[in-house]
Amino acid sequence: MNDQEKILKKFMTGLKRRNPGEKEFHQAVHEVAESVLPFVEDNEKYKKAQILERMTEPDRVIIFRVCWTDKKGIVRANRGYRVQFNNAIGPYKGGLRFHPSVSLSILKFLGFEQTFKNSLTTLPMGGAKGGSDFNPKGKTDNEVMRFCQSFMTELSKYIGPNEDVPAGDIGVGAREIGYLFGQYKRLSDEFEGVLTGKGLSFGGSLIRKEATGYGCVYFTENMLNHAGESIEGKICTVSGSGNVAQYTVEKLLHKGAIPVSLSDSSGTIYDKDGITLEKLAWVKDLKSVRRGRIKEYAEHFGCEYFEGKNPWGIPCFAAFPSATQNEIQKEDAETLVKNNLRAVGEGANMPSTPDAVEVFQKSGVLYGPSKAANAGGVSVSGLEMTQNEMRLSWTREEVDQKLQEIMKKIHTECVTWGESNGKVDYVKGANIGGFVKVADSMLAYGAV
Ligand code: NDP
Ligand code: 2IT
Repeated sequence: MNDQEKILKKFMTGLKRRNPGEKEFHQAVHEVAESVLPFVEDNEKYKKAQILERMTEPDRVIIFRVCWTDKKGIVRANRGYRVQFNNAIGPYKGGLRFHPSVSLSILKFLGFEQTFKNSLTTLPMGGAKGGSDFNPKGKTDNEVMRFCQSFMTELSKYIGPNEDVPAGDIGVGAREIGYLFGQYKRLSDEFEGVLTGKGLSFGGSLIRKEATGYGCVYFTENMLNHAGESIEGKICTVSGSGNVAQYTVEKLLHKGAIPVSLSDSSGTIYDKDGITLEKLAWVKDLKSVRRGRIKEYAEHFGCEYFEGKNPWGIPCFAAFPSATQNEIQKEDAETLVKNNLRAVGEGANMPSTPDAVEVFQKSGVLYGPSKAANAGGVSVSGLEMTQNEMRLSWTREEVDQKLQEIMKKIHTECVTWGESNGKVDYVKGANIGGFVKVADSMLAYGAV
């Protein structure tokens, strides 16, 4: 074991002792510490002030009971969370996830990642994440509304437009944000930009719903252009079929690429002829209005469906994991590389396991890690906050232009910190790039 490895091991041993059993949180911190610790070792000021140790401890964690009544009149109890990770560079900012798998470990990993991601956007936003183990699947609109109202009744005590501004994530889309905002407004009697991803009639921003998927394709295109290549005419696979997946497919089509897959937790559709804008419109209705399963696409359009499988067995030039954490395992990465994969744009948060990332990086694949590649969503959330404060709205073109500029700046930041011998290590670039601004602010504040 060399000195670097010893330092990393010691750091991780302490972190695991303080946060027992939180395996997703350990994974996210390990990935950051691997590239940031050597940088800290070379920069006495960060080392002396124990900045990384402090950045891995959330500012606070709020956990609460959420009671609501289901359609049969039975009282149900779920658990609600808000992890306010770090507000060194701006108000806490990050999504809410409603999914039965939600745990403290998952929300801590997401809040930690969010701190770095938000720093990379160049906008003044700190990092947070929240949510609940509530499962919106199969619930009626009224059940979802009652849950959201109960959840917000407690959450409203801890958030505010200059304090903490939540948004959507898995299981929290336009419908849930509407109910949550309505309840906050009712409780506070204030109309203020306390959530982002709002409807366009009540303070939402154009391009917010498109932003994560669009931004991920812009970032991937930046990586390819930097290497003298392009995405036009190339076969692409996409996982998931929710917000991020849908708008990734849409932007790929604008760019002349050929998206061939979508998935959900039941299976994957493989449309060899390519998903078109017309087919995508059908998917949007299926997922956001009828709330059906992706299998129906295969039945409707007559293409292949792989029950219980992910899309990574399908040969492609670029892969866009857009469902959830750890959805690309080592074997999946090996299959993708064997099939001549060139680039990965991570729409989901931490979708590749550490050994899958190693496979990508060793084989020279252009690998865009989530905190850089999917930062478009929170970037336009930041722009929504700006528009709310100014009390005016920018056009689609204005917001999209700003989104493209931000994704370009994030790419440049990754190259600045990650390039050596003509190759860019985007993991190192994103981690150090995201770290510096937060670390310098924390240094300025002294021991707080
Ligand atoms: P949605 O709820 O709109 O869609 C989630 C999609 O992922 C669904 O197709 C869902 O399938 C699938 N999925 C969820 N969990 C699993 C699982 N355990 N196994 C297999 N498939 C799963 O969420 P989003 O599109 O908003 O989020 C997708 C990813 O993108 C998440 O990792 C999120 O953190 C990340 N992200 C989202 C941003 C945003 O602005 N919304 C911004 C940045 C990142 P099913 O319906 O069967 O559950
Ligand atoms: O993971 C993410 O960046 C999001 N879910 C979006 C957060 C936000 O505040 O827009």
